[in-house]
Amino acid sequence: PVKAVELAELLDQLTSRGAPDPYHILIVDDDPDVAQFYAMVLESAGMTIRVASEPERVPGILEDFDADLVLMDLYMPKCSGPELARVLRQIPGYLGLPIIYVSSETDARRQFKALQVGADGFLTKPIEPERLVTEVHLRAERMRTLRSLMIRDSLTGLFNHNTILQLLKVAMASCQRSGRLLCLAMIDVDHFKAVNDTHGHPTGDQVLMALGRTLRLRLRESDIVGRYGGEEFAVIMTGLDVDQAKGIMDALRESFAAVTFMADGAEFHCTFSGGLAAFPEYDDPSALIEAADAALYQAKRAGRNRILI
Ligand code: GH3
Ligand code: MG
Ligand code: MG
Ligand code: MG
Repeated sequence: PVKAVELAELLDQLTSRGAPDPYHILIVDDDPDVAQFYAMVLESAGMTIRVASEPERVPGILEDFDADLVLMDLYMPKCSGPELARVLRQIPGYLGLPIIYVSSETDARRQFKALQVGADGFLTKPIEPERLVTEVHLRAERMRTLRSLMIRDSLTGLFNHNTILQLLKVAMASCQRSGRLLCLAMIDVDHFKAVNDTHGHPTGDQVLMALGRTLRLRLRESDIVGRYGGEEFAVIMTGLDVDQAKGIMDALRESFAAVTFMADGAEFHCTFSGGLAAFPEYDDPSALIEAADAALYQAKRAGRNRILI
């Protein structure tokens, strides 16, 4: 599901530019006094808190509160902590969400059973405020690190396939609201199989990294670049028409073609082809991708090393 977030906001989150986003902690406890106490402690440590006193409302709350961690009571009247944890673990997006129980339960067997459903830790009451802050901070920090690894492609450092698709959806929705234009370029390295076959896979990887660098360095800050697949990359450009986008992509194509690679003591060069399509002419993400892909295919057929619309 795509949330109605602003593109700039999402990009800030994904690239950790702008002010660091405070950790978002969801506290689930049927006792409002207990929940308020934890909330106060964590808020004074700079975290953003949401309290849920009814566990059955947690899945709904998590849809718009992007939690880094859930702090959960063990015994609640309508639904126990472990029951809720089990439900959350069945939702794909919350598989990695840290769930920590806070309870006065000291029986090791009961604690173990509660953890077995897929929770991450158990804090036994009474818990010192400093300890609560430390435990929550460390786990939320680790969650953020894992998330940042999950959004990027490890070879090029660009956004990965899933992230670029999510960004395209959000960018198109945002342009729909603001009336801005949007262009998508799909680019694909020419005869890349021959690079691998001639110079080896590691050299092929060097070419992909160099292309990633060229794209990142030469594009505007507002342009979004991702590795769509093997040697295929996607560029989302907003606020310009398709002819302007073609100008940018042609300049990129020329600067990449000018990069000299070295392998086995010999120099070689690489090129890429690109296909462009524009929103609102294509007003749905898959139609836009399909149109850009079709233009890319034409660019290949027409002899490669060119950008077609
Ligand atoms: P065309 O000009 O028509 O695009 O030809 P091509 O050889 O580039 O296209 P093809 O689809 O035949 O080959 C793509 C190759 O890219 C095959 C695959 O092994 C290679 N490849 C995909 N991902 C990677 C990667 O991460 N590293 C390296 N070195 N090669 C990769
Ligand atoms: Mg309780
Ligand atoms: Mg390809
Ligand atoms: Mg190719």
